[in-house]
Amino acid sequence: MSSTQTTCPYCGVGCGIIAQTDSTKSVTIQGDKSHPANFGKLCSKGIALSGTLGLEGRLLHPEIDNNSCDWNTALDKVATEFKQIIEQYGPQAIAFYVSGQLLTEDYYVANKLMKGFIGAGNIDTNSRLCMSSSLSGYKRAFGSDTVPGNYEDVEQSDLVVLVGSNLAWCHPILFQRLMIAKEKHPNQKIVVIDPRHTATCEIADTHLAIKAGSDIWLFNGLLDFLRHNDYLDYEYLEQATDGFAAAFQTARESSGSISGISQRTGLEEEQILEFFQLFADNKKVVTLYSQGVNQSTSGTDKVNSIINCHLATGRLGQVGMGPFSMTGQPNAMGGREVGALANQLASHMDFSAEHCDLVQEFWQASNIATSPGLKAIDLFNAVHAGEVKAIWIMATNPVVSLPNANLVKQALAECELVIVSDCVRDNDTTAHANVLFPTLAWGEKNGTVTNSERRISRQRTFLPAPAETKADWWILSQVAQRMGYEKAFAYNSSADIFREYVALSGYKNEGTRDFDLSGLLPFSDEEYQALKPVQWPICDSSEHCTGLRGTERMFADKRFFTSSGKAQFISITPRPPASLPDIKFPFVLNTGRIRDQWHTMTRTGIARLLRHTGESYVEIHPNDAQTANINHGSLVTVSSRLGKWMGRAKLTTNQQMGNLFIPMHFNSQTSNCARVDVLVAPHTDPISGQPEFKHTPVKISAYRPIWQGFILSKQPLTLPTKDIDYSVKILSDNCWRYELAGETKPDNWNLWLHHNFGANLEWLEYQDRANGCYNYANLIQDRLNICMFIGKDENLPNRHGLIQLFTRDKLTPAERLALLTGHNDEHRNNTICACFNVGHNELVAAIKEYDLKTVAQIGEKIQAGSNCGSCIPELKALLK
Ligand SMILES: Nc1nc2c(c(=O)[nH]1)N[C@H]1C(S)=C(S)[C@@H](COP(=O)(O)OP(=O)(O)OC[C@H]3O[C@@H](n4cnc5c(=O)[nH]c(N)nc54)[C@H](O)[C@@H]3O)O[C@H]1N2
Ligand SMILES: Nc1nc2c(c(=O)[nH]1)N[C@H]1C(S)=C(S)[C@@H](COP(=O)(O)OP(=O)(O)OC[C@H]3O[C@@H](n4cnc5c(=O)[nH]c(N)nc54)[C@H](O)[C@@H]3O)O[C@H]1N2
Ligand code: SF4
Ligand SMILES: [Mo]
Repeated sequence: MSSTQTTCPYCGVGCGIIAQTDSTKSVTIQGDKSHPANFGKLCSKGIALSGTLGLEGRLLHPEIDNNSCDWNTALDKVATEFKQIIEQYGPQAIAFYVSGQLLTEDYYVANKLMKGFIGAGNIDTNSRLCMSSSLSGYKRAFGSDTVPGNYEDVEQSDLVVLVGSNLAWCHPILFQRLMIAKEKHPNQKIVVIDPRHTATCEIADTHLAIKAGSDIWLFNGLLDFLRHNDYLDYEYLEQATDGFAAAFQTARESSGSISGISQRTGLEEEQILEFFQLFADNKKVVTLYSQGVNQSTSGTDKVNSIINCHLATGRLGQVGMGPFSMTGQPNAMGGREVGALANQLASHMDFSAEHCDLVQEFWQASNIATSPGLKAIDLFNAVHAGEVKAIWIMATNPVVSLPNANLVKQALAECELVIVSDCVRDNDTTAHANVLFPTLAWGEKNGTVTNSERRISRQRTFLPAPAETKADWWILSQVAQRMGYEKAFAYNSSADIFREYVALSGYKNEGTRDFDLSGLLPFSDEEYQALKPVQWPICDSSEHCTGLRGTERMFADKRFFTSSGKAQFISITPRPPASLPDIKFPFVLNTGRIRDQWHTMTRTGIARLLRHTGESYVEIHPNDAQTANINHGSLVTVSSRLGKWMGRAKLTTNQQMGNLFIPMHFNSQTSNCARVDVLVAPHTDPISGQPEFKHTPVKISAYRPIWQGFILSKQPLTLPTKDIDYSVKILSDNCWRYELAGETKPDNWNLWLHHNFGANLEWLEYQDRANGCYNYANLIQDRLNICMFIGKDENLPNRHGLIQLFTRDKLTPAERLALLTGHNDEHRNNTICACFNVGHNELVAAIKEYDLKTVAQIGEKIQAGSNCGSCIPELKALLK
């Protein structure tokens, strides 16, 4: 048995993991008790990692135009064509689109190649969609992209304000730390500001169901309240800040009276005043925010409206306080640090003449870029317009995750040279690649990532590289060398790259730049291998830094990286979102995440993680649903000016009237209509360039096909497209599930079955033609092989009970009957606890039967919630 300390490849909490591999190569995943982010805990996604390590679906060989080829051919092709394109059209005709899921070492090399040697700024990252408003907000306020505090501050505060963050589902381990802190310290207050009622609200004292897009009116109002009621920290204002008078003035003028704020935000006056008072009364306040703040055309302003309130009251730089942006991806922070956004140069340096000279000198760069490149949305527009001739996409799936996704798809389809580096063979983006580079996946990779609290941790290799897969940095270095930059890219290991990167961070720094790791130097390969989790800056020159132990908290000394050394208030005039609902598109579409899925599902589309939610849905308020004649569980169409989406309706009062919510994860690999970003408009924040993913005007209507049905099959099936207008494929325990519907239907289901799934199979069948009901099943040696249920609407048998039948060696007569009548164990339904596969009905029954009162009691009785704890908010809601 060998044991490796590594880091989770999913969210920005950055949990430490121990991976144990035995002689049969089977891997056990556990939380690392010594890691300061999680102290041994893992959420449902982290715990399920061992189920994602198989080679099924992996891209294992380089390919050109869908044919396998050797590495030399693929690398030479890219290097040669890059050189030709540069010669013919200039360096601006090449672009890289990279990702917060690369390691810092990969990211560093990509950025160096583009900005130092190809000589353009055209490298942007999916962090543009994720973090860029936070980054711009920090830079405006502090002069640097610095997250001031850490996770302990969240625990030690007296008030946590969660703005646009569904922490329970998106950062579950930090959520659990907060939950435990609150249990120990019952006076701690938690306020959630989110238009939706989310699982996060289960631990909140107050949920402010704000009108989408109106946060700035609230925070400007708070600033004005703090000033008028004498809660300002005048000493702090004088010593540590500039620009407060103007900011106060603008806040006053724009937010107006409490009744005005109430109108803008949709909150009750009393609620607003209570929140303001709570903020005023607690010195230790952490305001933690995420995509409800960032993904907005006012994202940067939202961030600064929050920071303004912290500056006004000196709530910064000390234990238990500060504005705190939660990062999404495991290495979104690393990308900001290396400078792989189009508007940064490198290592927290900009395109100033001084920084360009410095970086050029350090890299000995032959062609340093001197101006910013195109940000993600503009970059893909330039691909679409044919201005960018070659794009290299690494570790991201833009055909699913960028707004106006159909335009992105078309842009890639028409682009001369599309290169994709990925670890999976088939996703919506690899489908458009001319060249495919197979990369290492988690478990095989080796390098560093930075989490939300500036903590650098190691991801370490514990599995061998399969087939011809290679590290991203290796592929990049090979292309660079073949373009003629041998010397600058002669890396032999990730340690080599990290050493250079650390040296750049300290190069001519002398305390002028926040990002400095030079205290780590010199270090050997062994020391790199053994690097313990540490928070930057790590240096001797910075006053904040405690030497090699790193820096827990920034700005305690009230010195900032602005020209005056003071933090800047920003005067903010609130604006509505770019596009508002109207008669044609009367609903506001909000999008985001669900508990057990990660982004475009390439790594979490496994049965265990699809139990909780396998089919896409739209949340709608029951009153809106009634008006539109939509039932719970029925199929609906949602359209915007740009595209059309289909899925199931989920009626819930968690949603405000007039608002809809659709998860972002579903893609064309598993569904013919569930990519939500075909709807989302590409409006961006003018400063950060971040798109407004949470506010697109749409309309919704019931979808009434003439038939609906589902198939469960032991083997994956190839379905015909004729007669099928809605189709979703879901990997389930022991079988594949297909949810289907059509506007036309085959003349004869019996013939259709035989034609599509095997003429030789013997079918048990039950038909009720009057009710449009057809049930079929095929058994092979008493074991269920395939079954199909067709009806005229969504009232179909319980899938979960039928899925269980695939585990039986021999079906009982009752089970055979169930196959035909569709009546089965209603106990099995939507899974709440993914670890122990416990469903909603089972939980409700147990709570009633045993009179369970606490989550702990549920755990003792039926295990649910007693492993990773990700379902605890849902259990709490059920208990209520
Ligand atoms: N399970 C899971 N966890 C993840 C991820 C994942 O894919 N799956 N992805 C990771 C990544 S990359 C990221 S970026 C993070 C994102 O983490 P979060 O930002 O927490 O997640 P989201 O669901 O995108 O959005 C958060 C909330 O913003 C709310 N919101 C929408 N509009 C507004 C508004 O105008 N004002 C306010 N105050 N709130 C609003 C939404 O209703 C939503 O509940 O999650 C990370 N963690
Ligand atoms: N509607 C809507 N859209 C959104 C959002 C939203 O809230 N709403 N959120 C946005 C945000 S915040 C984000 S972060 C994006 C995320 O969106 P994407 O970045 O597109 O999502 P992923 O599915 O994580 O894509 C990662 C890809 O990289 C591959 N991969 C994994 N590890 C490696 C590696 O080491 N090397 C290489 N080369 N490839 C690897 C995976 O197989 C996968 O194909 O989505 C954005 N899109
Ligand atoms: S909270 Fe979950 S997904 Fe995020 S790093 Fe920790 S284990 Fe991974
Ligand atoms: Mo993200």
